[in-house]
Amino acid sequence: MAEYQNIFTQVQARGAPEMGMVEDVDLSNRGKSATFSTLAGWLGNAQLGPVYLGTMGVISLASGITWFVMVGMWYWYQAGFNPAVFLRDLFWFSLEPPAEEYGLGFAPLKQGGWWLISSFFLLVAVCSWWVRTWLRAQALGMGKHVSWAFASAIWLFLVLGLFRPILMGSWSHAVPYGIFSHLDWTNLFSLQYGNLFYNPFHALSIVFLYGSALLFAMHGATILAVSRFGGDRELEQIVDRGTASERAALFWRWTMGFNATMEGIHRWAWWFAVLVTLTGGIGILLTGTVVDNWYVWAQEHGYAPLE
Ligand code: 07D
Ligand code: 07D
Repeated sequence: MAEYQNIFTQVQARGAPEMGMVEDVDLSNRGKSATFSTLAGWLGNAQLGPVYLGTMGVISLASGITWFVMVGMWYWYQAGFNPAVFLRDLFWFSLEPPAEEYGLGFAPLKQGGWWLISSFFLLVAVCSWWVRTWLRAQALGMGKHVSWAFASAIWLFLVLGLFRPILMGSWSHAVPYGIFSHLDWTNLFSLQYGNLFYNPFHALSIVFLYGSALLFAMHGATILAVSRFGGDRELEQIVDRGTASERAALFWRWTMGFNATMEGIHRWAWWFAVLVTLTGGIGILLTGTVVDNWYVWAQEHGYAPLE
């Protein structure tokens, strides 16, 4: 007998396109049609669209594209307007923030001015996308859980590029826009402040990052494993616990003595993910402002040996 396997199998049920609710919605902001894609169906829902754009969507996309094109034009300039060089060195170009001496003031365009202007657009893009997640959730009568989780990522983003540079008194402390340059920045940050591994908030952030991956794997695997009993109808099983959740719970109680619940596992997931960037942002904000050298700090606080 062929056994029901579902790691790769995706059921693609198709009917008339689902156009979404119409109550209290400004329909002029929403696309009028939807299409179907088998490829999309392998990854998720086969239906594509309609998309709701709205004011915030337009602002966010326009300013996001402005940031992206500004960075790209700078790379184009760095490539000497040579398409071959542009493609060859794409990952190594970088739009850098102004040097230390410009402090929090403006800088000539080619010495960080473009970085400042483009950063403004990136800020508007990210913040207006956040407002969009709030407004769309509100329109659907949903909780604001996605918005608050995204706010945690934005917290780290703002610490890296706005709050910490302001506390340090110079934009030069912000992150450059480049594929490898932002990695070099990350490496240098750790070296400059005495090894980030001795920053306990970096450690906490790693705990939640690794923990998120582990929880996600455990949860995804568990639900797939009991979907043959209807376990993928997760939320229904919260209010009407069925054999799927009984088996899933027993599996974890048998293997590790404790089990999350059908509802609680999503709370675990939310907190673990949110705490990655929440603790991370605290760790970065303290660096250079309160603590200059994490290794020395660790030695003083019994977190590293005294040599
Ligand atoms: C899979 C969701 C989709 C999002 C993607 C990212 C851009 C930027 C544009 C250069 C998981 C789209 C990227 C639009 C390109 C221009 C003009 C999310 C998924 C696919 N990083 N980082 C990457 C950003 C920081 C670090 C990749 C952004 C900190 C390390 C990508 C930010 C530090 C490594 C990227 C940001 C840091 C990366 C893949 C902002 C410490 C990698 C990201 C705004 C936290 C990895 C070459 C990914 C890599 C990587 C984007 C901040 C460290 C380019 C937008 C300053 C160690 N980072 N990053 O999949 O391969 O995320 O780099 O804060 O190894 Mg980074
Ligand atoms: C960046 C949140 C902001 C992103 C937003 C998204 C767009 C694109 C476009 C979709 C990622 C905006 C998106 C604009 C939209 C499209 C198409 C989240 C971001 C709002 N570290 N480290 C972390 C590890 C070392 C360093 C966190 C491991 C070294 C610095 C994480 C190791 C040195 C910073 C983590 C390791 C170093 C970090 C990031 C191992 C370098 C940070 C979490 C095994 C040599 C950041 C407190 C995250 C932080 C950070 C992991 C090593 C430096 C847990 C596993 C010692 C400077 N490191 N790290 O979610 O918070 O980022 O630190 O060695 O700033 Mg680290």
